[in-house]
Amino acid sequence: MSTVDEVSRPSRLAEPGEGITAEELQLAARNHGLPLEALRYDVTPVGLHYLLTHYDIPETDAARHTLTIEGRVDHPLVLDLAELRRRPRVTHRVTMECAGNGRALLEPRPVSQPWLVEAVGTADWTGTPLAPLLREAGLSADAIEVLFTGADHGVERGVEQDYQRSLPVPEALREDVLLAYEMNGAPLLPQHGAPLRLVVPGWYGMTHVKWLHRIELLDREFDGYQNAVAYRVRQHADDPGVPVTRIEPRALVQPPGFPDFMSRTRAVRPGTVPVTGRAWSGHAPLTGVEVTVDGGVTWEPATLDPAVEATDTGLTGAEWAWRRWRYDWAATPGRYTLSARATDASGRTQPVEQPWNRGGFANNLVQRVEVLVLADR
Ligand SMILES: Nc1nc2c(c(=O)[nH]1)N[C@H]1C(S)=C(S)[C@@H](COP(=O)(O)O)O[C@H]1N2
Ligand SMILES: [Mo]
Repeated sequence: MSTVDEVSRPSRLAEPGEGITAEELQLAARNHGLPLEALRYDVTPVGLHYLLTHYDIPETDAARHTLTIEGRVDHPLVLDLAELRRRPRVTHRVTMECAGNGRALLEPRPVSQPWLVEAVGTADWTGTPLAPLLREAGLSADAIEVLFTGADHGVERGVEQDYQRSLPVPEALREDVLLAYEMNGAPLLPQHGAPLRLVVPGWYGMTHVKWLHRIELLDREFDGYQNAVAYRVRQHADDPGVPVTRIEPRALVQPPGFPDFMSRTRAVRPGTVPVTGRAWSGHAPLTGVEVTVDGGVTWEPATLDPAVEATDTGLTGAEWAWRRWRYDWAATPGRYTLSARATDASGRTQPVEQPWNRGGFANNLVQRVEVLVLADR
């Protein structure tokens, strides 16, 4: 008998020296990253924001789309987009990063979406807060988790499924968790979850369920694929592991100068080179960013811009948006490796040795940018 197992791949690690496969390339061509020069924008233009879709972008119709809230609630609700748009409207600036960012740099490489460091973007998400809707539905005393279901369907490691992720009730009740219908002031595009998605500031991307149409309150821990099997930090295939949740601190360098077409090695002229980039953490406010131009032998503090003040920008919140940093580099001819490293108020920082795990999740190894300082001025 034919079953989905026939076409579904098991999880595996690349063999030593095995290059990126055609299947990884197929994923990479669908799910693009942030071109690193786009680190220049406070808010990432929508088309430059990274993209990650496990299955197909589903067909949805904003005029007929509904959101159902059911399960362990006193009054199940069914709301259409017009009703959601009439509710209180808020806008949060949020840096979103895929939990698999950095995966393709790991040794051995978990075979999956082969991100280098570019699976990140910052958007202004507009929608209505989730918490008041949950309170209106009336949570039963035994409700412990909230399950979010997207309209997309596929198979992963032999398990046929709708894309589903759960959150513990206290996280779902945070005031900044949104049901978003706009991104950067325009209705959501199909690839970013039109017409409705969940936004959970500070958490890795897999939590922000796109094409959201059902919310179910559970009296147990959700044991579905995306929570119980995928998105766990494990050391080996049989390790139960721990769930992937909030974003680890990371700084990225906006590569200076101009690139070589194939190697993307940078060339800059000697003199003072302003090096800039962005840094963020989903755990706690940043406390600093350091830069090295000698491959990690010496680190110097960068100047970190203040956090975005929501009140100055007409936003409702910006606590989980990235911040710009700057460093003036006195560049003399030669070859250099530039890196930046972020530290947050929880004491977390970025490792210079890979934090390896079986799925390649939450890997915030420092980025390395190869730069050639030219001899001429
Ligand atoms: N329904 C649904 N939601 C989803 C996904 C998905 O495949 N289906 N991918 C998740 C993952 S892994 C990430 S990193 C983010 C990416 O959001 P973006 O494509 O809008 O950048 O969406 C999340 N939400
Ligand atoms: Mo992701």
